[in-house]
Amino acid sequence: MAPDTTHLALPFFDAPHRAMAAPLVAWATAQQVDESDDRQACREWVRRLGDGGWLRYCVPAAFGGALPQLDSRALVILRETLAFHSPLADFAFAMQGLGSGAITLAGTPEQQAHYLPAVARGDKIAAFALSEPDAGSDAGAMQTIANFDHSTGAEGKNDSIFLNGTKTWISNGGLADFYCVFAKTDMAAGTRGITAFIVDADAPGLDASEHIAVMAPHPLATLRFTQCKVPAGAQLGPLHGGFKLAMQTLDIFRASVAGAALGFARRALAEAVAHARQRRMFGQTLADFQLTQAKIGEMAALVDAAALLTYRAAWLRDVAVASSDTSQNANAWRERSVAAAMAKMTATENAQRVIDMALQMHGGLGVKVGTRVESLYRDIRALRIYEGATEVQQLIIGKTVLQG
Ligand code: COS
Repeated sequence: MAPDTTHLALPFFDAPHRAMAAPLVAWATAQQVDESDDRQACREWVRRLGDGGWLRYCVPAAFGGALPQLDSRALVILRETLAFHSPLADFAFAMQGLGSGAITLAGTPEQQAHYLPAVARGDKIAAFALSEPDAGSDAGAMQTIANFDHSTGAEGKNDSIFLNGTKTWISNGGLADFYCVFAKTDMAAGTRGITAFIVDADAPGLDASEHIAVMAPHPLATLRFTQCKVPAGAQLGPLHGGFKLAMQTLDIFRASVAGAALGFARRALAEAVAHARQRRMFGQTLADFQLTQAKIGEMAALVDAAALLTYRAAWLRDVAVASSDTSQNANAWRERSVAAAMAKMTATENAQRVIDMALQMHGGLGVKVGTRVESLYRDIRALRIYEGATEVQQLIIGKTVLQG
C-alpha cells in the first residue's frame, strides 16, 4: 500500500519537494524492519534513514544537509510518508531533527560542525530533553539546575557546568548519543532563567537507564542528572535564552508532528477504503452502503482539513526563513507559532477520529492485534500529548486571538 502524493501539486510546495516524493515513497515501501524490539528497531531505522540520505533533511546544507536550510515542508513530507509506512521510522527520523534542531538554530559553528553532520549520516542519535516530572505543559516550571564552575583549582582554572535534576518522557532516552537539555540558570527568573546545554550520553553523572514503557512502541526514558559535569562549551545559545530556543524548536517540529498524524490518518483512510471495497455483507460490498460512503466522505474531509493547515504552517515558516524574517518581532513569530499550533492540534485530533472510524468500519478485525488499524489506534494517541498537548495548542492560539 502506497500513499497518494497528488497533494504535492498544491501551491504550498516547490520543485524540490515534488522531486522528493517518488523516491521517498519507493524507498519507504521497500523497507522491512523487525520492530519487535523498539530500541533495536530505532537504531536500525536511523542507520537506514542515514544510508538512504533522508536524515540529510534534518540539518542545513552547510553541515551535510540536503537543502540550504532546515525546511519545514520537507520535514512534513518525510514524516507524512514515513508515518504512513511505519510509526517507528517516522519517530527515528523526527527525533534526529527535534534532538538537533536547537543546535541548528543556535549552536556555535564548532557545535554545529561536531554534531550536525553526524546526525545527518545517522552516526549520532539525538534527543530533546525539556519535560520534567512536575513540568510538562508548564515547561517554564522546570527544576533542573545548571551551575557554572569557573573556580581555580589545583589543576588550573575549572571551566565546567554541573547539572542536577530529572528529565522525563525523553524520546530516545538511553538510546541517544547526545541530549539538548534545558535547565534553570536563574531559579528566580521563570522562563527568562532557562539555558540550553548539549550533554553527551557518556557525561559523568547522567543516568538514562530508567526506560518507560508506553502503549505503542516508542523508546522513552527518565534522565537523572547528579552533579553531571559538562564543559563550559556545552552551553547552547545565549545564557537565559533557553526557553525561547525550546519554543522556536517546537514551532518547527509541531508542524512536523502534524505531518506524522496526517500520515497515520491517510493510512487509516486507505485501509478503510480497501476494506470497504472488498468486504461483502447483505449481498453487496460495504462500500455500496450510503452509511459507508458518508463515513468515507467525512474521513477524507478531516484528512484534507488537517493537510491544508499543516502545509500552511510549514510553508509560512519556510517563506519567513527564505526572506530572513526570523525576527522575534511580536507578529512575525506569533503568526508562525499559531499556525503550527493549529496544525498540530487539528491534524492529531482529526487523525484520532479518522482512525477510530476506520477501526469501526473493520468491525471485529479492527481490534484484532496485528491489524493495521488496531496499531494505528494506539500509535496516534501520544501525538495528541507530546510536543505540547492539544490543550497547550489551544492556549497558544487562544491567547494570541484574544490579544488581537
Ligand atoms: N517563539 C519565541 N519566543 C516565544 C515563543 C515562540 N514560539 N513562545 C513563547 N515565547 C516567549 C514569549 O514571548 C515570552 O517572552 P518574554 O519573556 O520576553 O516575555 C517567553 O517566551 C515566555 O512565554 P509565555 O509567557 O507564553 O510562557 P508560558 O510559561 O506561559 O508557557 C506554553 C507557554 C504553555 C505555550 C509553553 O510552556 C509550552 O509550549 N508548553 C508545552 C511544552 C511542550 O511542548 N512540552 C513537550 C516537550 S517535547 S515532547
